[in-house]
Amino acid sequence: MLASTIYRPLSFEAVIARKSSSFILKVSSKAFIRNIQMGTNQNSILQGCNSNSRGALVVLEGLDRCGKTTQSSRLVQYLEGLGHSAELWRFPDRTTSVGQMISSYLSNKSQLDDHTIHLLFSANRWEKRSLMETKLKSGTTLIVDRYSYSGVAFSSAKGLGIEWCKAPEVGLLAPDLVLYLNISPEKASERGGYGCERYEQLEFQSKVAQYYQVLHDSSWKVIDACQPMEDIEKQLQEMVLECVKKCHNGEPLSQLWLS
Ligand code: DGP
Repeated sequence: MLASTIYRPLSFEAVIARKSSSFILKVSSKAFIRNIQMGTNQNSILQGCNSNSRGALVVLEGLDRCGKTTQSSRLVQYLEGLGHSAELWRFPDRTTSVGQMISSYLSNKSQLDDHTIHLLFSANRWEKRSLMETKLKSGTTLIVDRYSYSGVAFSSAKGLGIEWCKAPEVGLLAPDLVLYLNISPEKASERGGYGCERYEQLEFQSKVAQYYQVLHDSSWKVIDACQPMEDIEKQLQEMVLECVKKCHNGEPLSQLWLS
């Protein structure tokens, strides 16, 4: 491989400053120290000097039709616009063979025992765990539309024990930040497309909302999902940037529900 001559990457603050203050580059002279490296990629631009620097694991949660999917993709666009490496993920991931079984169940094309489908949802997250870790460690931030909290809230709402529901999730990567888009089940049901899939029923969603409350921990931020879309977007951006910065500075990865 040919060695290429590149400039040392901008600091995190410089990336933000460049975006937010019309290219007022507050770059110290260090930023231009020439450096010989064997190639580069977008992630290395953000890694700076800390060897534990990594991407952030950010999860969006909430009832069906709370607006997670729209906000997740806007967040990715926003981060990419700032020069960060970011990817949009979603669970269930319906592209895998496990995901296809889940998809068929959700669209009422197949019937499965409640425990069985719970374990399939969990397996769908486990089959992505190692790729998730690799991406984070290489500096990519993952914006994830639903995660283990959906797993526990939806299955507990069917009557399965909450501890039983949590057990298969133990050891998955713990999110650095959970953004809960809060909406009443009634308001959500008025939104377009409601009722197409198995769980989109008012009474059931009310139970799901109650179980989400039980799962709330210090990694959670609750956002009012009935505000105008742009207002929500701004709030999420601030929260995510702060989290990305923390992870960039070496906040260690942890695992879910080990206690
Ligand atoms: P979505 O693709 O985000 O619309 O999710 C599909 C449906 O599946 C939605 O009603 C929420 C539900 N769901 C998502 N993850 C899980 C899970 O892990 N377990 C259960 N039981 N339901 C889930």
